[in-house]
Amino acid sequence: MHAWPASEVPALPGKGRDLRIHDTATGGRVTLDPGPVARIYVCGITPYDATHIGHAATYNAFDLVQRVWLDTKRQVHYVQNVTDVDDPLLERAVRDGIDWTGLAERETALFREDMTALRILPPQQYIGAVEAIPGIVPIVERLRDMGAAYELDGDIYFSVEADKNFGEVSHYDAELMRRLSAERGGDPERPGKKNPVDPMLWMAAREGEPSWDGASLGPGRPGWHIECVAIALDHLGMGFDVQGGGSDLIFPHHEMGAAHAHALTGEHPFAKAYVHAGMVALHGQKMSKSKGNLVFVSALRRDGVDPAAIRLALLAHHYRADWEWTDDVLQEAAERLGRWRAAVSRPDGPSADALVEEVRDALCEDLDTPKALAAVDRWAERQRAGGGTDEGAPGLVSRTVDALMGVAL
Ligand code: 5CA
Ligand code: ZN
Repeated sequence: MHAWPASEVPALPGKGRDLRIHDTATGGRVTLDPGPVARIYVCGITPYDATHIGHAATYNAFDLVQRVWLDTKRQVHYVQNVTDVDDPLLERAVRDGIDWTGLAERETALFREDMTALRILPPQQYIGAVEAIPGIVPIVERLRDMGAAYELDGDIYFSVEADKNFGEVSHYDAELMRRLSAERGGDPERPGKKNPVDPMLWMAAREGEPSWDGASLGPGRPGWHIECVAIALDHLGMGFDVQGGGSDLIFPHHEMGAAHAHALTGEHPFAKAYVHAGMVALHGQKMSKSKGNLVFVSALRRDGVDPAAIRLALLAHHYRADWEWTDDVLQEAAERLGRWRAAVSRPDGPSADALVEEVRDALCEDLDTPKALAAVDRWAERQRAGGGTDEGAPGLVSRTVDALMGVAL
C-alpha cells in the first residue's frame, strides 16, 4: 500500500538529545539508544470508520518520537500496518450492505488525507494485512510445527505457554487478561483451548467471509496479532526500538505480538520499548468506533477548522494522559495558534536560541508537549510585549514548532 506525502521537516541549528520515554514493559522511563537508523513500528487503523481524535492523538504521539529522532540527525525506519481484514471491518460492511474491500479502501484513503493535513510524517512501509498474508502463512506453519500452536476445529491457536516471557509487556494478572481478551477480539469462553486467552493465529474459512490460501493450514484468514508480528519482522527484524499504539493495545495485542515473536525466533525482545498513548474520551467515555461517540478529523476539517489547531489541541495534552475532547479544548488551541502566528509574523523579536533548547529538552523527556507549548507561549508573550530585535527569531520559532511538533505557523 502507499502511505501519504511527507511534509518538509526544517533543519534546526545544533542537534537534539536522545529520547527518554516511558516503557510499559519496565514501567519506567528508558533512554533509547537507537543506532544510526532508529526503528519503530506503530499499529495502524482498522479502516471501518473515519479517523477520530483518539486515533489522531496516538499517531501524533509517535510522530513526535520520529521528529525527536530526526532532530538527533538519525534516520528513522517507520513501519505501520492497516488491519484491512478483521471481524469489526467485516461486520460493518455487512451492516451497511457494502463490499468490505471498498469500505477499507475508502476509510484508508480518508486516513491518509487526515494524516497529511495534520502533518504527521508517513511510515516508509505502509502494509495491509491482506498483502501480508503470504508472509503470515509460513510463520503460522512454523509456530505449529515447533509446538507453539495447536489446532481446534480447523482454527490454529497460539499457546501462550510457548513464551517464557509471556506477561512481561502488560504485567496483568490472569483474571484481567481474561476479561480484556473477551472485550478485545479474543474468545476466552471457547471450549477446548489450552489457556482461555490463547489467541487465534489462523481462522479457518467461514461461510460468507473472505478467505485466502493457507497452504498446509487450509483456507482461512490471519489472526490480528500475528499480522503485526509478520509485518514488523519482515521489515524491521527483532529488537527494533519502539512498538507503539494506544493503551488499549497493551493487552492482548502487544503482549501477544511479543509472545509470538519470541516463540518464533527464540530471540528476546521483540521491541526494546513498548510505548502507549492514553485514551481520548468524548462525553466521559473512551472515543471508540464501536460506541460511536466520535469526533472525526475529517469532519472538523470540513467545518473549516485549521488542522494546525487540531494538532495544537492534541499537543496540549501529555501523550500518556487520558483526556477528554471538548469544544473548549479546540477553542483554546485555535486561540494559541492565533497568538503564535501573530508573534512570528513580525519582522524581529526576542532571541529564540534558548527556546529551541527548551522545546528539545521538553520533548526528549517523555514527549512533554505541555511543557514545550508553555515555552513557546512565553516567547510569544515576550514578543507581544515588544521585547527584542533579533531578526532571525520569528523564523527560528516557526521552524522549531514545525520540525519538532509538526505545527505550520
Ligand atoms: N488495527 C489495530 C491495531 S493493529 C487497531 O487497534 N486499530 S484501531 O483503528 O482500533 O486503532 C488505531 C490506533 O488508535 C490504536 O493505536 C489505538 O490504540 C488508537 N486509539 C483508538 N481509540 C483511541 C482513543 N479513544 N484514544 C487514543 N487512541 C485511540
Ligand atoms: Zn497492531
